[in-house]
Amino acid sequence: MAKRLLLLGGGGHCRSVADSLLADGRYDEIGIVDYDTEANVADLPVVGNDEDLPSLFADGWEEAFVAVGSVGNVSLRRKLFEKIKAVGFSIPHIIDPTAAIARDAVIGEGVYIGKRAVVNAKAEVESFAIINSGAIVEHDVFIDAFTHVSPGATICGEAKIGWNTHIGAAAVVKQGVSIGSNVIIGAGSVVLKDIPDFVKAYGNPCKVVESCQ
Ligand code: JB2
Repeated sequence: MAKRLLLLGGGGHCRSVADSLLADGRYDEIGIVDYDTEANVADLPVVGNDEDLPSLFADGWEEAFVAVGSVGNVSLRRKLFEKIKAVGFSIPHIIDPTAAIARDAVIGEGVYIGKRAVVNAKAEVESFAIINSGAIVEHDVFIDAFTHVSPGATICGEAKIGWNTHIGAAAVVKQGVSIGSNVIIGAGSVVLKDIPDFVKAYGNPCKVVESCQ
């Protein structure tokens, strides 16, 4: 039977996800679900919008994946993942074939791992997280659900990152540091000490600049 996957949200992040899938070739058919019927993702067809999800499932599209990204606000990603779960779709994780994933790393459902990203030994990446292009998640790191590690960020060994946190591009998180949930770490920051929940922090050394509760 043909393997078919729906990608929800046909924008910039989806173009990266689709390229990883097309390079990997494991699906026979990929359809975009978007309200914008002109969404342009690698010439893949827009097969409907969110209202059509139950009928698409009934027509044999068994797997679906949320391909909208997040920069600090995951409410749309959460809403869409809840929708596809409620309809009954299977939710894969998608790993670009150029990523290097350790044999004993644990990768949850709905996770996207981009080009040349590294997830090293015994690291755990929880459901619906994004490990973007060239990010490094070192050994024994824990990344909680819905967190986005942006391109080129480095999370050193044994660090812990909470739920729904955004690590900006090219940020560095020192070995063993804990970052809370609902945090935004600015691009290029160097995080040397623990960061609490619900804050924005940036700089080198990274400092809390604002509460965002
Ligand atoms: O409720 C929705 C919905 N709302 C917006 N349901 C569905 N199925 N699709 C929805 N969309 C669609 O998501 C929009 O019509 C649009 O096609 C797409 C969002 O595209 P955009 O390029 O604006 O954002 P993105 O999330 O793909 O990418 C952002 O996040 C990435 C992590 C950008 O900031 C990227 O630059 C960034 N790398």
